[in-house]
Amino acid sequence: MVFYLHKYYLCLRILIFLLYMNMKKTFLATICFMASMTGYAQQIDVQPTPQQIKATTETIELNGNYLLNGENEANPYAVSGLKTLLGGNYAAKEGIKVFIGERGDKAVRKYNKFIPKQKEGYFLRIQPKEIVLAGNDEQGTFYALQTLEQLLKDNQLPVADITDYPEITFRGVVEGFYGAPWSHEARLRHLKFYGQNKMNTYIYGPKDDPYHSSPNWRLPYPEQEAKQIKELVQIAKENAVNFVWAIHPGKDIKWNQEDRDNLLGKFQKMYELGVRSFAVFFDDISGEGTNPDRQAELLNYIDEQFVKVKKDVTPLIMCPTEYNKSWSNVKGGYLTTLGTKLNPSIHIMWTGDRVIADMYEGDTEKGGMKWINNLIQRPAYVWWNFPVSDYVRDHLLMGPVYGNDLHIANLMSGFVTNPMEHAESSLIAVYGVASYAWNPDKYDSDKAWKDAMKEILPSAAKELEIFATHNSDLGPNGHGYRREESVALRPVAERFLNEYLNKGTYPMEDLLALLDTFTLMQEAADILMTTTENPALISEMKPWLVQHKLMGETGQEVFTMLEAYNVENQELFLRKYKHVKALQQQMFDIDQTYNQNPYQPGVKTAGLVIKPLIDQTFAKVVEMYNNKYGTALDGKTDYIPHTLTSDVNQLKNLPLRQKTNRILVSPANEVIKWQGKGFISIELDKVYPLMTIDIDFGKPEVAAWGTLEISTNGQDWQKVDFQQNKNRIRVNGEKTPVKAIRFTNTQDKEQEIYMRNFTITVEK
Ligand code: LOG
Repeated sequence: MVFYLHKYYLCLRILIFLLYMNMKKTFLATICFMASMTGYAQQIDVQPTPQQIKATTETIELNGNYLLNGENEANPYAVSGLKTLLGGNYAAKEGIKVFIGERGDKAVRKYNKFIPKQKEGYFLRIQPKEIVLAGNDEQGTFYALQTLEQLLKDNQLPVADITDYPEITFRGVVEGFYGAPWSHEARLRHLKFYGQNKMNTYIYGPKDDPYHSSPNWRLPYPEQEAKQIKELVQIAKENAVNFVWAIHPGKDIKWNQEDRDNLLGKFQKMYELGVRSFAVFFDDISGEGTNPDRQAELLNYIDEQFVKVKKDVTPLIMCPTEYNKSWSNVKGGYLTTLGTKLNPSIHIMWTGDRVIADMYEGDTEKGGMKWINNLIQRPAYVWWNFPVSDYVRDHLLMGPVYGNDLHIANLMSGFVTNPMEHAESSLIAVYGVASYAWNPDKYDSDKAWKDAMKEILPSAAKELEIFATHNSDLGPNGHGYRREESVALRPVAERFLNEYLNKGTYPMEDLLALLDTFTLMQEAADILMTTTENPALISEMKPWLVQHKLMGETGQEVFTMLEAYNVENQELFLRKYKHVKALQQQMFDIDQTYNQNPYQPGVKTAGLVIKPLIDQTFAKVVEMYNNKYGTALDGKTDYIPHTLTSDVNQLKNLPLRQKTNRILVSPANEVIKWQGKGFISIELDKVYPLMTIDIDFGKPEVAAWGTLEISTNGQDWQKVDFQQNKNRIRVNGEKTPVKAIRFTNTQDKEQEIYMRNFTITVEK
């Protein structure tokens, strides 16, 4: 009888829940309806937002008959794009007159005064009897066409005058991450996308292309790759994108004539493939290659012997070794040397105050754009390290683009985003950056984010948004860069947890809102997994979708446990408990099976708000149950009980990971500056028999400056001798009891190392 009563009670609650959802829906529907009423007159929705729109509510309908003027003089790619867009007959005397061309061309001469003087600017006029696409230059005409294309819906165009130009000169993408370089198809897709979104720059510089970096930067590309680059250059051109080819020679460059010739020889080869824009990257190197005088000499040499000689090559771009403020030693004079010595036409890239950072105005004393511009004596060319995920490879970064100051366009010469190795998923951020860099004053982060998803996956944009909402933070990482996540849910989750953890009670309304979220997560993942619209996107997201679905399900089950507990339905509680355990095991398996790269293997989702909420709620309800019924159910979820401490800045925030009986320091990509006497120490949660310690600092003869020690209590240390084979160190622990392991630079001199591997294997 009691059981039935409880069942009845649950049904009642579900009924309330459904009613509540319905109420919410009606309420939302009313709001949406009102919003659409006010939005109706505002038909013009162009991304990036144009500088000036004068529009009426009138529209014109295309009838397939046009009289085209200017096609012989105008940007040929714009002309052919226009013809494809409009279709129909172009010599119809009775048709709509279409004028296309650049400032000074006969066809658009009478509109000269309307054409903005800014580079890449354009004037677009749509009238019942005439359409004008007038660029300030060829690039501008192409952009007029992009705007026209966005405005054309159901064969209708709004009557309008649009005057438009970009705020930032160079806008685009630097394929500059570690990890698998993009495929040829992905690059083709990207170049087209840049053109549509008015980005003019693609810098080719994937760290793991051996012909971009060491060892093969001196060698020409093999035939197949060369052919593909040639095609990329051509497609870039058709989409008004500058293809910039970057070289990364600093790891082993010799400062002699032979390597100068090698470098120019390689550039010449690339020139023959059609490349007309070049960059030289000196990031993430150590040793001889970092010398600023030599770097400046080389760049000036290329500038004078190659760029200026060729005439059709655009100004050089260089990425310095000290490419962010936290790694800059101003007194050492590196940046000042570049600033004074590099020819003024050469652009200098900059990632901000840190490797991963957002840009702000700042001042010459403390940091920001003004600080760096003052040192390098020119506006920096911003290399924005978002959404790059090569240091948090178990995460997908699908959140909105925000954080960069909206009023600093005049302080930079360019703004390029470094994306993820997941090319298609990166388009959300690319879209946001395109929008930001064109017209930062009018940039609307949330709108650009949502529009991007409509663009990339129209048939399931809503579901993609749900997924992206919970896949945007990076989790703890060595660079300390974080993003907001699950924004709308956060206050509810916090309120709920606060009450539940302290008092064991909660408002029904919050519980229902959370349950709704978990259901949506599961639904969205299901729908996305079976969407056929953008297979490249779905396949990149797949492991995260599976994980996301499991997380949503877990949330639903955990929160059902709370209700079962409340109504004292033990049977239901235990059933759900068992299921939650199974779901947790499945999530663990996914994490250990997919995306097994050697850096940050695994698949993490919804880590900022939702996972902690579910984990803590689960632990609490299990604890309450145990107390009430005298059981010993396990409410623990995965977490790392070990700790890393270090006084080396670049090491102290590196996360620890655990894989069965191995505890490892998450590797880093960049050069680590390890000051004299600096240490790194890993303390385990208890004493274990030590099997092995494996270390790879990317350098030979580490014993000359470093000492390895172990401890059974974290206080008394004992030195461990080790042998080194090339860069690899392996210590056999012979099951010695160990609680902590420490590595110290015992000398006074700073060492430059790579954190490639630091793994402790214990017996469990
Ligand atoms: C590299 C870059 C990498 C990024 C994020 C620059 C200039 N260089 O720490 O290749 O993708 O950070 O890990 C970098 O940012 N080094």
